[in-house]
Amino acid sequence: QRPIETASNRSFPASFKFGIATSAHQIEGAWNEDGKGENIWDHICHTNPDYIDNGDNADLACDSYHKYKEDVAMLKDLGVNYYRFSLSWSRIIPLGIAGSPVNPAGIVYYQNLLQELIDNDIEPLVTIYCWDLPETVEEYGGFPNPEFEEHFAYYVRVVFQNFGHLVKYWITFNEPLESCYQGYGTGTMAPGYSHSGLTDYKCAHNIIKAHAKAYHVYDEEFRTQQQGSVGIVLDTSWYEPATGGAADVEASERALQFAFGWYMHPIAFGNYPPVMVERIDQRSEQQGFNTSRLPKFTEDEIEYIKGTYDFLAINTYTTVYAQAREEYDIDVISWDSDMNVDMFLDDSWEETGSSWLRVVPWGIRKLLNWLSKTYNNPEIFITENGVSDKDGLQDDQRINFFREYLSNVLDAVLDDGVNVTRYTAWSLMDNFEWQRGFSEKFGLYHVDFEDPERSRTPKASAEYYAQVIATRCLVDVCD
Ligand code: GBH
Repeated sequence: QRPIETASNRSFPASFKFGIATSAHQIEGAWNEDGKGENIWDHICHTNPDYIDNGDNADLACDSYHKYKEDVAMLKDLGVNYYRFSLSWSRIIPLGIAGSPVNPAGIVYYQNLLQELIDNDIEPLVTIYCWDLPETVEEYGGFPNPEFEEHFAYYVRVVFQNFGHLVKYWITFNEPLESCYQGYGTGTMAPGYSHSGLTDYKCAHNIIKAHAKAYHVYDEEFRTQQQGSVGIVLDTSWYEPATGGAADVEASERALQFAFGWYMHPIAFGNYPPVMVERIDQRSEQQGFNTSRLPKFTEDEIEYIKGTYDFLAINTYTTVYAQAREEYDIDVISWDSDMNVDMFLDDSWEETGSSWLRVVPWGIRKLLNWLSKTYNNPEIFITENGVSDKDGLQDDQRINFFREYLSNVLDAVLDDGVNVTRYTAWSLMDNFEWQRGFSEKFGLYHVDFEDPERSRTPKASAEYYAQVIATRCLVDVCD
């Protein structure tokens, strides 16, 4: 059942940029080549293969470590203005920890990739960290250890020093909500701990501080010379109130604050959203803690964190209903119980290759309006948006998804005055989809994972996206 096709026939403004994204661990392979250190996903795949569907791992992935020139040729064929990719921390600093040796081969790899992009007029938008924490940093206590900030500051200095002359747009972290909530709260991502309401809060606290530190390091030591911009990528679904009733409208706002505001509110305004502080402080007390489970920022930290973003960057895929939860469970310690919102999908929403992802094009327009209103009309980059299937080159569902979502982005820009300036499709090619292994495909290019060469083939959606970029128009002819 496809949604009614309502795509706009208006054109994207000339200044609007189109890009496409990947991340290091999902595509590079070469997991232990040329001095690369082990990361938490290498570690979990090798020590606990059952953790991943079909026992897949990313040892070879798309082999982009060897095939980056082919990747850039694909980007060129698409005609994208920019490429969003991530750096592998343990390829650059094998142990990851502050003061430990830098791997020259890792520096050379990314310098080559950057140069290849620039030679092809493709702007790099670089994510410094996307989920592949060096295993040693994890063994030092990972994100929940306050020392984390020092390891990250050491890493970002190496990054700015070696690549800063080639990069104008930096992203410190990709989706810390998932690193913290899934990595330490539910255990559904590496490193696989499940102490929600405790270590996930500590994780977020230290990531926010490390992000602010990276921003200030850039400001104080590199910005004058390198003239770039720095931000963080946060993810959220749109939480549609289950009914028009006040309690559900409030539940929707609360879910947005617990998912997105948890990170963005400190970065925009200095501290956690009031609704999180009030609820978690109160519940912690009721549960017999003599201090809140939500860590506190000092006054100095608040000043230091506030305003550490040059653009607001969002990954978003889908919509979820939010409903006020009837009972208030005081016995459970978790982010979910602190938030107290029930979430569910609508059976009528089109299904995809991922159980969590339904095609709900209007949700992105509502989310963009909420972001613009909540954070005082910032410049917004959509840094990921896309859809999965199980396989196939004639991916009409993906074409339909891009057409309808982009149409809603266009309405947000032209009719609602939301300042979105970039749209990034996820993903350039099928890749290692974390716990789902290679079973869910998000690529505009198909990758043959049976072929040792990992041959790539454009899908129908690649042709469609190239046409959108070339014409700035979603349908055959625009006004
Ligand atoms: C993105 O996150 C990632 O940045 C990207 O690396 C990944 O390839 C892409 O998603 C596609 O999955 O399985 O029910 O626990 C998007 C936000 C939030 C989507 C967590 C998956 C897991 C839901 N993600 N969600 S569930």
